[in-house]
Amino acid sequence: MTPTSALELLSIARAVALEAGAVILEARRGDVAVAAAKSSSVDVVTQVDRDAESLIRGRLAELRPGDAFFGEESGGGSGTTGLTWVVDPIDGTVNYLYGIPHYAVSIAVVEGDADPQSWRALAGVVVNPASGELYSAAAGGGAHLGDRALRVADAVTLGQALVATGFAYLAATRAEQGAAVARLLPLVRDIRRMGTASLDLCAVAAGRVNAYFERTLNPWDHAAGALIAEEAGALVTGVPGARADHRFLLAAHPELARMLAPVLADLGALPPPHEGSAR
Ligand code: LIP
Repeated sequence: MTPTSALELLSIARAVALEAGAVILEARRGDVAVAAAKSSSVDVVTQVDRDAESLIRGRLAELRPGDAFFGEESGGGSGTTGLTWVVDPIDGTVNYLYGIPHYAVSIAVVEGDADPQSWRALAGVVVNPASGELYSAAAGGGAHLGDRALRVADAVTLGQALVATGFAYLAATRAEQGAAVARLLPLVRDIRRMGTASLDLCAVAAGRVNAYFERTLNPWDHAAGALIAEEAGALVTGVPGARADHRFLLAAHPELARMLAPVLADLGALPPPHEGSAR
């Protein structure tokens, strides 16, 4: 198969994400119920998550038959091209379940496996079907909201920083995260908990927040959003010496990120050292 440019992969991601977004939005007009619980009783999946992922997986198999796939609801499938699609059909499922119009279809394609420590992201799209906002980026091609080019907000002092974050599905981890956020609150402008990692990363790219950090994210939660934030000029990093992964992710203007990282470590916002990188 002839090598495909990042822009060509981006147009595939955009078309498939928009199609899935329309189905997800339509389903929201009816009743949406929990189909099952996953890692905990509050980590839920709906039938819409599953249907949307099988639509996305089917379309990508038609359009890119040799590529591998790694999705939140249906897991992974190997390929022959060296490219992997990393997909979250509904990021922000709890928002979707409650009818909060802040959830997204997140589709990224990476060179390599679905491993944040080794992949090279080539293209990513994050679509909020409820608002109609489409964020996109191709490696080296910049980040966009619709046709508008995105730049992270200029660096600010810690005290002026509007910081987004999120909490895990495990109560014990949430307790640790909550305690760290309570210690961070008096040091920053304010905190935002919006419930959708991919849109939090896009908010950094668009300058709607100054920083975003979270623990326990899965590859599908950040694959596309992290590329969009980086292409908008953000530094996206993980625990000291590592790239962002399940242990920790921080995204912000590079100056602010370098200021914030040690502060978050001192406040206990990072995982205990023994916590592994893989989910
Ligand atoms: C969610 C993330 C959110 C995080 C939740 C969950 P999901 O992803 O977008 O940032 O706080 O714990 O991981 O489960 O809706 O795909």
